[in-house]
Amino acid sequence: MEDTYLNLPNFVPLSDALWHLGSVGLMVSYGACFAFIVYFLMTSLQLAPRYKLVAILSAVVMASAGLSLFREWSMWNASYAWDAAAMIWQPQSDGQTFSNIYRYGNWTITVPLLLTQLPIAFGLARGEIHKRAIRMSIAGVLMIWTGVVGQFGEVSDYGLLNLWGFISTAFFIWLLFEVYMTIKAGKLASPARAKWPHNLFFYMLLTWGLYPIAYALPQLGQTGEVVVIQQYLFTAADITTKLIYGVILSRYCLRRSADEGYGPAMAALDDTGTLSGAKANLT
Ligand code: RET
Repeated sequence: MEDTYLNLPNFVPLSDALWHLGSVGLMVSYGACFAFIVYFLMTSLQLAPRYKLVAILSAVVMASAGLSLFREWSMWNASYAWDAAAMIWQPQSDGQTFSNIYRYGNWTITVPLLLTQLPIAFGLARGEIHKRAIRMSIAGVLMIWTGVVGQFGEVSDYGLLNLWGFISTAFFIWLLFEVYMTIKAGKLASPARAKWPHNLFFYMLLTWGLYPIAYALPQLGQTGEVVVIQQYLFTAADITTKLIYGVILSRYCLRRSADEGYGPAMAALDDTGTLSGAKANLT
């Protein structure tokens, strides 16, 4: 046995439709991540120097997540075999097994990066960026690794799953507090654009909140539907917390760059076709 075993997909046979849905969902996630590396690298060219890192970090997140999701997709394909007699996909108990744990490994890299993007995008002072990024990253990593312990219980030990899920949630609440404080500082630093950070907090609450739901889902029953819905919740969370979040932040930075008189950003936002960019949209 090559991989961790105690994840639900290794115990539940899947119909042909469910197996393919699972495989497609994972493929779409890594495909989108790899494609958006190009988007973020090109976008960075339009941002003022102090915001460029925001788009570059998004490209790094996309590469890291893409690799890890490619691994999940490969495992999914190798972990099941088609049983022609029963017309069903059977989990392979003696070969490759499926595991969600590589996701947690990946978040250990991506969560600190995603959180560090915030104070940079808000244009906070360097010392503030360091202090806030470190505090948010510590809370984030503790949240993830307590979750790693708990996810081993998703098949046969709901006590373990819920105990560590609870401890992880305490770190999540601390993390949300730190994010809230960073967003508050961001609003103060740029009152003309305060609406973006304000809305971003609720967006993060909603999209980061999908992960604990996916974590807890196996308790609803050991069925093929639960297996596949869990993967789709992870996919929805992956696309919204990394890719769409990156697009939102880089569009915000583009507007700030234009507000601050950076030519390429003013030209990118210029809708008069004259490249004057003089009326960078301040709404
Ligand atoms: C866990 C364990 C159960 C309790 C909670 C969790 C929260 C996980 C979150 C993960 C966010 C990941 C991101 C990854 C981006 O690449 C660990 C599932 C609260 C919020 C944003």
